[in-house]
Amino acid sequence: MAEKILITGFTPFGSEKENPSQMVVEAFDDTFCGVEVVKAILPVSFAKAGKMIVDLIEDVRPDVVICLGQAGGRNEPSIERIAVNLNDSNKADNDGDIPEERVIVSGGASAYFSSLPIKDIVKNIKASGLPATVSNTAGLFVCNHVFYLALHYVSVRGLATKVGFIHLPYLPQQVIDKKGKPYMSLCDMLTVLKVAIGTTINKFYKY
Ligand code: PCA
Repeated sequence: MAEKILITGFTPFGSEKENPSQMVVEAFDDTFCGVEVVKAILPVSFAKAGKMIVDLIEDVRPDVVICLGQAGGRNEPSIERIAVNLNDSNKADNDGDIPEERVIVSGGASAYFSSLPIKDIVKNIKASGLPATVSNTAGLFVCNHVFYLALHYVSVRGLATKVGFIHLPYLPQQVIDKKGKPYMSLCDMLTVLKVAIGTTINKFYKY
């Protein structure tokens, strides 16, 4: 039986005043299906966020880790399939860092796959009446960085922890001045996360 789930979001970055991932994590219940939910908000910082996610997994010892981030402009929640061992960006993180083809872990695997049941999650989100898709790239910015380091930590320690990443579209209030950009309500995003967690614990931790 699963005992603890770690969910993380990010602070706002770029010109945004909110980050849907932070809002979802903060609005989520502290227990879900009898499982304790530990929440953390990560800074949009290559230097700090990676260390934070590793420290959190080490301290909390969660059965499941689901990290969330904003992918403004995407049509629907994206259940990420893969984290790659590279930081590369043409925009700065919140510390002003703009990495150019920087390997995350020297000698580490080129990539790791999500250990969540990503296809089942998408199927179940759609069955709940909401859109979702599997995504084959989490980008090369701070989200991919955190996703890679979480999977790398679990892999090298040989932990059974299931790790995944979900990118979220903008919230309605973020697109008021962005004509035509897709968005999703906070309430629907909370359902997406509930389905993702429920699908994962049903698959790996049957009661
Ligand atoms: N999205 C960014 C970093 C933080 C966030 O919410 C990304 O996709 O990398």
